[in-house]
This record gives sequence, C-alpha cells and structure tokens, in this order.
Amino acid sequence: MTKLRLILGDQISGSIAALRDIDPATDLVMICEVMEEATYVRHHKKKIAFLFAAMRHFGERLAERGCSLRYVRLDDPGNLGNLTAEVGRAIGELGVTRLVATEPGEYRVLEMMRTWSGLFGIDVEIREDDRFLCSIGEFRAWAQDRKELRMEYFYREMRRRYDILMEPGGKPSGGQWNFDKENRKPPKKGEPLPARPSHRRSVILDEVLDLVDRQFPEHFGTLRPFHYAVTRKQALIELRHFVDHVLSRFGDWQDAMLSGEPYLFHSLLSSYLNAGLLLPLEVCKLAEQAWRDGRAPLNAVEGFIRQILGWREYVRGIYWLEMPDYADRNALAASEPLPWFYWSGETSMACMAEAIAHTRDHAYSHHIQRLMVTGNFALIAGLEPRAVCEWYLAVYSDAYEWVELPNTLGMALYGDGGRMASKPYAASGKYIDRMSDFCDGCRYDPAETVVEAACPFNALYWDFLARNEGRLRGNPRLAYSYKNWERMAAEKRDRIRDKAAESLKHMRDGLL
Ligand code: FAD
Ligand code: DLZ
Ligand code: SF4
Repeated sequence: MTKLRLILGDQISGSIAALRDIDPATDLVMICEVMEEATYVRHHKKKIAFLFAAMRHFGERLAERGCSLRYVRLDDPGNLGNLTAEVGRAIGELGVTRLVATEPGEYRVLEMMRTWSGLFGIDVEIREDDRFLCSIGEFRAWAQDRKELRMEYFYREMRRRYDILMEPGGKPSGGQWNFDKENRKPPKKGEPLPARPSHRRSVILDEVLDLVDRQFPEHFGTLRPFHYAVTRKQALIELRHFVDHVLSRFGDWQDAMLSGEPYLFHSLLSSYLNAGLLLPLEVCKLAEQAWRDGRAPLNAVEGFIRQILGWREYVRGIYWLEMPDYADRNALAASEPLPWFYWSGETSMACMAEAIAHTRDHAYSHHIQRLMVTGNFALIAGLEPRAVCEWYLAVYSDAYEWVELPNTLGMALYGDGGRMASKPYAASGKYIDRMSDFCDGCRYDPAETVVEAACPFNALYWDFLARNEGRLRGNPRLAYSYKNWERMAAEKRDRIRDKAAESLKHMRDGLL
C-alpha cells in the first residue's frame, strides 16, 4: 500500500502536516513543478525561480533523510502540466491507495484537491496547515457573532494565547498593546541603511535560473541579479541578520519611503514565511528575545510582531471566512482597466515609477509602497479590482491568494466594503510627499491640485470622495474629509473634478 504525501510549492517545511507520521519504508513524497501553477497568473520571474529552487533543495534534503521522493521537474518529458494530472499520473504509475496533503493557500487549489478522491478512487486526507497560529476554524469561531471584525482585538487575543510580549498578570509589555503612533517617522536622508546577506549560488539555483530564462521569457520582472535565500539554512541567516542588525530601526521608519531604496528597515521575510522556509512563531519569539535582551526597542519589536502574529493571521482568517465570493466583490463599483504603466513602469508619477521599478527588479516593494502608492492610486483612480488583484498576485515573490486578496481587495481597494479595513486608505499626494522623497524628482507638484503640473493624486483623491459619496459619506472616519470637501466653493469643486477627469483620460491614453 503506497501512501502519497503531496507537498505544494508553498509548503516547503520539514514540519508540514502532510509529512507528519511518515513511514519512509512505504510512503512516497511528491513535489511537482507544473506549468499551470506557474502561469495561472504570470508570476514574476524571481518568484518562480525562488520557489522552484527552494522546492528542489527541499526535495534533495528529504531524499538525504531517507524519504522516497517523486520530484517532477517542469521540463521532465512526462510532465502533464497541472497538479491534478500529475497526481493522477503518480497514482496510475505507483498503485497509490491514499493521498495525504496539507490544506492549500488558495480556494482554487482546495477545490481541485476535493475532486481527487472521486476522480481517482482513492482516500484523500487534507490536513490542517498548522504552520499558521490560528486555524481556519478558530478564526471562524472568533469572527462569529461579531458585527465588525477588527485586527486589533484579534491581535490581543493572539498575544495572550501565545504569551508573546506579555507580563505577569496578563498585562502587555510596556503597558500598551500597540505602539503604532511611534512608527510613522518620515524618511531621514543620510541614515545609514543596513547591508543585506548574500548567499552562495548552488548548482540547483543556476539550473533553475536557466530554466526560468528559457520557459518564462515573457513574464514580468528581472531575474538577475538573484538574491533570495532558497534553503531553510539561508532563510535562517536572513532572519538572524534582520533581528541582529535591522529590527532595532524597523519601527521608527516603518512607513517611510526613499528613492532607490526598496528595503529600508523592513525584514524581507514574507517570501520565506509564506513558502514555509521560516515559521511565524520562531520569528516572533526571536524578535521578542531581542527586546528582552535590550537589543531592540519595544516600538520596533511590537510593531514587527503585530504584522506577523496579528495581520498575517488575520488576513488569512478573513480569506477563508469570506471565500469563494470574496474575490468577486467590488463594493465601490470600480471599473477602470489597469493602466499599462503598472507593467512597464513608464509614468511621469515618480512615486509610481519608483514603486513599480522596485517591484520589477526585486519582486518586492514594502508595505507602504504597496498600500499608499500603487494601492492608493488604484483606489482613487477607480481601477477594476480583479485586474489589480491579479497584478499583485503576479508581481510579488510573497504573493499567494490567501494573503494577497484580503490585502489588495480589502485593505487597499475597499472592495469588500469595509470587512478588512474601517475606512478606505485613500490619500492625496501630500501624504506621499510627507513620507518619501519621491516628489523631489517628480514632474508633478504635490502642493498643487488643478494646475497643469498638479500632482494627479490630489484631484483624484477629492474626486474619489465625491464619486463615492453615496457609499462612503456615512463613514465616521471620513467625516472630516467630507466636511473639507463640502466647505470648498462649488466652482473649486468643479475644477477639481474636471482635473480628475483629465488625469483619468491621460491615464487611459498612456500620458500620465
Ligand atoms: P515587514 O514589513 O518586515 O513585516 C514583517 C512581516 O509581517 C512580513 O514578512 C509579513 O509576513 C507580515 N506582514 C506585514 N504586513 C502584513 C499584511 N498586511 N498581511 C500579511 N502579512 C503581513 N504580504 C504577503 O505576504 N503577500 C502578499 O501577496 C501581499 N500582498 C499585499 C498587497 C497589498 C495591496 C498590500 C497593501 C499588502 C500586501 N502584503 C502582502 C502585506 C505586506 O505588504 C507584506 O507582507 C510586506 O510588505 C512584506 O515585506 P517584509 O517581509 O519586508 O515585511
Ligand atoms: C506559486 C507556485 C508556482 C509558481 N509553481 C508551483 C509548482 O510548480 N508546483 C506547486 O506545487 N506549487 C507551485 N506554486 C505554489 C502554488 O501555486 C500554491 O501552492 C497555491 O497557490 C496555493 O497556495
Ligand atoms: Fe507622486 Fe504626486 Fe509626489 Fe509625483 S508629486 S511623486 S505623482 S505624489
């Protein structure tokens, strides 16, 4: 009786549920590179290379440990190109009677897995993914009966449950749950930025880079230089480097943006966490220890831990709570096609060009660039959510639908009508000017709204409020903005709306 243990590309953890209780004498581990997973959106070249290299290294490690392994490479002659067909081929060739998998990160793949038992006439066991700190069922129970879901309350429960940054008597360390107010400093030019680790290139990585060059030449993004960790050992080097050399300054400049500096003081750990090379609890514990040892201040450590113990778990909970129809929501009825400059980076808006260049070169841009630059533009210009979500899913090396969709549709686009965020993250160019140096080198002027060289974000911001007045006017967190809009003379409001219409036309014509 052969038991097949299936490992997906983002399940590269030695402790993954599907490998629990494995019997190396009878069981077979299967990992497969398939065209469908690499192209259902046209993933960034670096994302494909990162995953394939990490999958191959992981396979090699399992084989070294004595596991029988069926590793299907993308260019193997018999490769049938998708997970279902490859599972079917393995079953046919090996006489498999039972398949053990871990729940996947996408509804699409879960639906696929649910067909396998009927299709192939075998037992299929889909195990809970216990790499996450809150199971889908636990989140559902937490969310039940709550009229409004807010991350902050969920986060506090997670702090208590995992005893992270907690003091005797159940008090949060430092007497406060959240130090976010201390984490909004504008960028400081000349502040020395930390170096980042580099990793030795393996034969596996070189082979994968050549494969990606050959097979995905049309995909977005630059492949080389390639700097990602691709093994657990390398990912741990990234983690320790961050905690020892970067974390202490993570908090202060968490929201800042600088030209030519995609990373600043961010951890760059999301790709490793999401693929399974790092586990969320070990990351949080190491960060907490740095604070307890006096090596990093509490505002930095709390802010960092909140992202992982709070936001990361919360968005996953929302995804599974709201799917499958979540992906189709469009609460603001936004319908503008995604402008081509999201792919080409060719726009005179320096902030957008910069964020897209970081994305193209590194398959990365940090949270505030994703939310307040490319996301904010998509929101206030009324870009169609499906297309925007597809872009975010394709271009970032850490993107899987469970985390991308709530962040994009919910947080950035307010497409879920407020399930994720209590108000739309709409902002004018003045916010970007305050938090970055982008405007210094821009053709547009962040202080102007209607003149020829006015920053397009300004008129689009007011136009967004006006356009969505019926849907958003009742939101108390927007009351101040609507009051300011209403205080303006009618003629000024008309000029702003004309300017917004002109910017949208320029956007459609490729002239923005
Ligand atoms: P840091 O700033 O160092 O944060 C530490 C860790 O916290 C991250 O590694 C990540 O694991 C976690 N984290 C932080 N914010 C979030 C968040 N909002 N949701 C979930 N986890 C979070 N994150 C992804 O992992 N995959 C995505 O596809 C993704 N898409 C996004 C799309 C949009 C529109 C927005 C606004 C955010 C998105 N995020 C996504 C969240 C966040 O931007 C990234 O996790 C972060 O930028 C990764 O960089 P980092 O590892 O340097 O993070
Ligand atoms: C993202 C991705 C890519 C590019 N390629 C593969 C692959 O060839 N084989 C595989 O098992 N998984 C891959 N993945 C990750 C899956 O798309 C991922 O498991 C689902 O998106 C669910 O999170
Ligand atoms: Fe972006 Fe406006 Fe600043 Fe230009 S002026 S960088 S478009 S915010």
